[in-house]
Amino acid sequence: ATLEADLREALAAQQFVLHYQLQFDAAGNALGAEALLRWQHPERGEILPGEFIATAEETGLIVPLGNWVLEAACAQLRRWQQAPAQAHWKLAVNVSARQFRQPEFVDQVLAALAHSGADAHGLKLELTESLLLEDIDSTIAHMRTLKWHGVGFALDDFGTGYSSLAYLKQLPLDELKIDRDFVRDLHSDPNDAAIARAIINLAANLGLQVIAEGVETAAQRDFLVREGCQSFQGYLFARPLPADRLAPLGTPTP
Ligand code: G
Ligand code: G
Ligand code: MN
Ligand code: NA
Repeated sequence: ATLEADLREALAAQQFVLHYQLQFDAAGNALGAEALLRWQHPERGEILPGEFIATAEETGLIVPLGNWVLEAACAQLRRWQQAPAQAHWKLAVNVSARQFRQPEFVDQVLAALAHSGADAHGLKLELTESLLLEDIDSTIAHMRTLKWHGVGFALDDFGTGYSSLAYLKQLPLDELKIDRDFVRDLHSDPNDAAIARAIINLAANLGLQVIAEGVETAAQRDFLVREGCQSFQGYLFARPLPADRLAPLGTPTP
C-alpha cells in the first residue's frame, strides 16, 4: 500500500498519539510542553513525523490529522488546567501551512477548545516562517482572531527561514523559538553563538518571549542563560514522553 493509504487507515484506526516535551524556565520550573505527533504502527513500531508529515501535507491528510492533533492536545491541556501543579502550563501545537491556510482553521481551533473545555490562554500554536510569509494579510487576520480568543503564537525554527524584520514586527507573535541548529554548535561555531545572541536580543527588543530548542548540554544552557534566554527545551531537560510519564518531571531539574 502507499504511504497515503497507510496514513488514511492509521487515522481511522487511531494509531496516532501525542508525546509531550516539557519546557522549562532558567530556574528549572516546568512552563508547559510541546505536543509532538507519533504514529504507533502495529508492525513497525513508533514512526516519527519526519517520515510522514510531508506526505500528509502533500495529500491534504494533514487537515484531518492536524484536526485530530488539536482535539487531542486541547483534551490534554484541559487535564493539566484541572490539576493545581499544571494549571498554568502552556501547550504548544505545531501547525502546518496547509492546515493553517484552510478557511475553517480558526473554527477548528475554537471547536477543539470548546469540545475540551480548555482555556484558550493555555494554547500556543507554533508556526513557521515560510507559512507566515505566504499570504501575510490572511495570516495576520487568522492570528488576530485566535489571539482575541486568548490563543498564543510561537515562531518555530526561527533563524532558518526568510523572515524580514519588517514582517516580524507586523505579526502578532508571542514567542520566538531559536532553532536547534544554532544551539547545537554554540560552543564550536562563533557564528552560531552570535546568531543565538542576536535572536535573544531581537526578541527582547520586540517584546517577545524566547525559547531555545534542542538544548542538550549544561554548557549550552549556561551560555543561553547568560545571554538572557528565558525558556528551554531539549534532551538536557526532558525527552518527548507520553502524558502519563511526565508527572515526575514537572518539577525542578538540572
Ligand atoms: O520529534 P520530532 O521528530 O517529533 O518532530 C519532527 C518535526 O515534526 C518537527 O519539526 C515538528 O514541527 C513536526 N511535528 C511534530 N508534531 C507535529 C504535528 O502535530 N503537526 C505538524 N504539522 N507537525 C508536527
Ligand atoms: O517542531 P520542531 O522542529 O521544533 O520539533 C522539535 C524536534 O526536535 C522534534 O523532533 C523533537 O523530538 C526534537 N528534539 C527535541 N529536543 C531535542 C534535543 O535536545 N536534541 C535533538 N537533537 N532533537 C531534539
Ligand atoms: Mn515545533
Ligand atoms: Na523547531
